[in-house]
Amino acid sequence: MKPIDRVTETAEKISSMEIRGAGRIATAAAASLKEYALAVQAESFEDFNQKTAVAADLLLKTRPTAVSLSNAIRMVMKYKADDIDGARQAIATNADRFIENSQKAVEKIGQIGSKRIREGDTVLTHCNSNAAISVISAAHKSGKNIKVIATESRPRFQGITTIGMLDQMGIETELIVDSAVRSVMNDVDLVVVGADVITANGTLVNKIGTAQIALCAREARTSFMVAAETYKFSPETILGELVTIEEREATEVLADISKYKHVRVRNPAFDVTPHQYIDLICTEAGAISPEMSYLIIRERLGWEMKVESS
Ligand code: RUB
Repeated sequence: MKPIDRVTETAEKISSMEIRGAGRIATAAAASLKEYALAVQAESFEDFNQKTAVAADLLLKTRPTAVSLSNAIRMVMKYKADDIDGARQAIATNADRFIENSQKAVEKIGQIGSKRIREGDTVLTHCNSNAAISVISAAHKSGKNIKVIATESRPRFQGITTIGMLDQMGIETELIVDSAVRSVMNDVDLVVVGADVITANGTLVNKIGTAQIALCAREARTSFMVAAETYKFSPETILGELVTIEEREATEVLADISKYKHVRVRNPAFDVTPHQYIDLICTEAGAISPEMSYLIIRERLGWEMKVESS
């Protein structure tokens, strides 16, 4: 298989959601770029730079919402080198560093976030987020007796992956349909979800249904926490960019729509939760209020450099 075909293969796995979740797609993209950079044949340095840029673009286009992809690709592709070999090594080193930091971040988020879970708490989670599960798992490992309520997360049922992971850890879990969230919210002490994107003003973009859960939590006075690595924050939003919400195939919702004449299925994959509904964002750099998102973007993602160079 040609090196570019391997990148296409990874890109297809990300588009089809065989590889999914903002963190996992970012690390898969970083690993794919490393593999490509080490294997691709190039006639000149310019040719190498051009080819790697094409590969990066292939990966970038797979899931339009996840800023983790563009941040990962930017971090991996940020290199200074004089020749092809230097560039290959720099990309490989950057990718390794990104993947390692990403793993450490999830662990650290677990340690920090788990302090917000008390003995006997019931935690509600939505979709399947590594970062959110890290918080829950760290609380469980520290000996706290907790219970989890997990939503199905239609239409792709990522909640089934979540209950499988929690079951393996020996955590008592209840599965509910998405529309049962309000019915159970009075029994919930803390909602913990992951993030696809956090904007400069602390707005959260996450799996469709998250915004409704946040609203329910606010009404029931239940705390709402987001668990997110700092590369889930979007530097572009500082420049006024809007987050694109991915619309997926209608068939994910309704297998056969052909018998209806006047029906259209809408399938937005993510929604927007205003920062007012978020009590805490737990990152590897610490637990912050949504209002501090700008600082994360400036200090961890080097936004100021971006402005100087634009
Ligand atoms: C997954 C999703 C997750 C975030 C965070 O959506 O919305 O909550 O990506 O996950 P999809 P993680 O299944 O459409 O990719 O914490 O694992 O990065």
